Amino acid sequence: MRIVFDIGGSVLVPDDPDVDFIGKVAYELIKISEDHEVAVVVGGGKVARKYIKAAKTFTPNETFKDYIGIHITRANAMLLIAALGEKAYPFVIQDFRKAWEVIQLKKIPIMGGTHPGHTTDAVSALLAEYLQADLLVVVTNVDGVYDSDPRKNPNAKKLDRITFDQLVEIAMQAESKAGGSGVVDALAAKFIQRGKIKTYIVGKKDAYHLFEVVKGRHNGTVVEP
Ligand code: U5P
Repeated sequence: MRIVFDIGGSVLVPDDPDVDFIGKVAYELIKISEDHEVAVVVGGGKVARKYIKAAKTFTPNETFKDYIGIHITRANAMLLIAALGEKAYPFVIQDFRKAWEVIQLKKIPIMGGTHPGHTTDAVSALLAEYLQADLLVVVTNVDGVYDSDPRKNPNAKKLDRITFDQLVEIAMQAESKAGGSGVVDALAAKFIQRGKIKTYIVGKKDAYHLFEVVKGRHNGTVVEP
């Protein structure tokens, strides 16, 4: 299979870099890459938000702040590259076609952000579409997709299986309420729907066992037709 991983910045770097987790993810990715083609997109998470908030003091320019966010995603990506050692291409990839080229070299391409105006969720969905990936695995800080925000509603139910259309619907609802319910952002959901990309949305606990996750053994949400 060809598999794209979307690893949230707050999962990799909650406050400080979670070096144990980064090491474990690298170990699992190397194991997976023995049987599959692998590409990874890393997010900026909480650290990016802190920088963007600080920059607000000086500029109202949203695009400028997105560029700051992109830099943070790339710093996080460099940490994963360091952990992957020889198996990773040593530069953060900025173009989907280059990611394809790196896969042909039997290395793992690691991307962060690309352009202002969206998040790394959207980047990973587009990368999966471009690479015609068999599977997109989204690792986020909620352990799947819920019918409402589990941080606010104790009765929120996790959904084991949803369709592409349901994902879009839930992502749009979550976005309009701000805060989210553990889903990818609405633009990414649209790309997943458009590309008909089979997607697993899993939490950090499952991400310690990515080798099992790609076999479908996880407690997250499966998104399929
Ligand atoms: N960002 C972009 N373009 C990208 C990826 C990220 O502008 O392709 C910026 C956004 O401001 C985003 C922030 O909120 O970096 C951190 O990325 P993420 O953790 O939200 O994916």
